[in-house]
Amino acid sequence: MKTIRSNVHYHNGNEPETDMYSEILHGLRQEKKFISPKYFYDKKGSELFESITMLTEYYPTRTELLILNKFKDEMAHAIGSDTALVEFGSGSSEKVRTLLEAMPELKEYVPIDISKDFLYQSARALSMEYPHLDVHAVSADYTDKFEVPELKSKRKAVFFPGSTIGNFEPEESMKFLKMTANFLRPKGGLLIGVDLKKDHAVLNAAYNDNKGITSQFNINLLNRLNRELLANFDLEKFQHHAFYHAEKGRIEMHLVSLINQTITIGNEKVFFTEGETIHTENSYKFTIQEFQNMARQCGFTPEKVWCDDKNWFSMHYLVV
Ligand code: AVI
Repeated sequence: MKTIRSNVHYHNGNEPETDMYSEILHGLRQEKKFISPKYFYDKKGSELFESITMLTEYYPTRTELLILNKFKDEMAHAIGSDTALVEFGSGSSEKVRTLLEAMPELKEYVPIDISKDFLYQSARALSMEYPHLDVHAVSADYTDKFEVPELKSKRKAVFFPGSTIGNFEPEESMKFLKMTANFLRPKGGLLIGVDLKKDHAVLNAAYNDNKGITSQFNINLLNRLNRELLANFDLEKFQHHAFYHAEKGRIEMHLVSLINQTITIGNEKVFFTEGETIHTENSYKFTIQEFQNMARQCGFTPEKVWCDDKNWFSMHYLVV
């Protein structure tokens, strides 16, 4: 019988330990109510986000792909050979395919994602398309301490597209960058997508699309709480509200209560006055200088930055 040698390997990087119920209640008990944006991404939320990325108004995904396609050879050159490519929050591993085209000699790819089933399925598909590549799928929360298997390549490069860093608070971004710099030492690099500051009208439109998909994405969070935490939010009694806060340099997303109302979540009650909001997401926008300065403070040296013609989005290569 022929022995089958698989080029996909599965690893547990860490066990994400969050108690959703107490975390959500803690946020809703604050004077300014908030819920972490990580809770957007149940199955429906992930599908809605996928639809957002295809909207005319939502330029980041499309623009980043344009940059990746245009400069993939330069990026591959910057990353260099004998480097293992590690992707944080790899999802369906779609964007990395562009990069892989330009790196035919790459030996190891390490997708890391919190959503285990989806990760394993995507890793299997990718390993079949790239039989020469060893794919080490690691299920882990990459913002926390995690383990990766021993790799054969001389150094590591992290790929972190999508401007996901924009959804972190400034102190979280710093912590994340410092952890990533440590992970990459010695001699690694970080290829990261960062959304840029621009005309406020463009930013506002990107989070207030005509079809109302971003609104559905925001409201779906309440649906998730109803289902998973036995809450009783009336989805008609909350409204999506997103705007660019120029001083803070971020898009803020909120859910506005349209009336005075008391919501039950499990055994607990939470009161909302009319007009009160749940702050559900921040999406920070940077100038190239601002981002590079932050990266420098965290131990990186900016090496190269690529942008689209309008300077709407940037991809940075930073080394340790
Ligand atoms: C995932 N993240 C980078 C998106 C963003 O633009 O901040 C999430 C999103 N929220 C509303 N639309 C898209």
